Amino acid sequence: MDKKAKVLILGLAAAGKTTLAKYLRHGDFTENTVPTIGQNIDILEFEGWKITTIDVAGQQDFRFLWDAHYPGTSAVVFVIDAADIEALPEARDILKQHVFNNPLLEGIPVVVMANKQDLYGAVDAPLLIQLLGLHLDMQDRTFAIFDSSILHGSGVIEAFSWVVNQLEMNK
Ligand SMILES: Nc1nc2c(ncn2[C@@H]2O[C@H](COP(=O)(O)OP(=O)(O)OP(=O)(O)O)[C@@H](O)[C@H]2O)c(=O)[nH]1
Ligand SMILES: [Mg+2]
Repeated sequence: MDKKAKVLILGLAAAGKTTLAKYLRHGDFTENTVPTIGQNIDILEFEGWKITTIDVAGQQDFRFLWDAHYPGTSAVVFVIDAADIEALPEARDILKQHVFNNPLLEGIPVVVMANKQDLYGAVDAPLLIQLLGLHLDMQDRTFAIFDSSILHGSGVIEAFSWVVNQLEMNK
């Protein structure tokens, strides 16, 4: 198989990154109770692609470790806990600083997952774009945003298929 790619899964702590990585690997939701320390690296086959997923640790003290993974990245999945309204400003800052304004990720497709839509008060994708002020960043690059509930298995394959479509177009 010569179609290979590296997909970075970024986002704040407890957004659902490891839950996503596990869902992609096993095809269903498994409760993850342990915050990631360092990163989890997995290889999965998806629509004819061999994809290495890097699921990083979102806690602030570990974010310096993200730097090592930017070179050679094919696409970024940025997971947001859309029900954690108080954390949205920090999610916005991290998304801008580490992704949109990151020269090492210039031109790389970015998908945002507005996750935990099953929780009361979760903001949906259009509102999230407004609250995070993403309009301008979105225009500048290949970007998509999906509502998701990994718990319910909704929006996950849609978001990842979008990523793989971008890989197909860029190969
Ligand atoms: N209700 C709900 N809970 C979710 C969803 N996705 C993940 N979670 C829960 O959110 C919590 C944190 O998930 P993790 O996947 O460990 O979060 P993470 O982004 O990997 O966090 P760090 O490793 O600390 O960066 C866990 O209790 C998950 O079960 C979802 O779609 N809905
Ligand atoms: Mg994790």
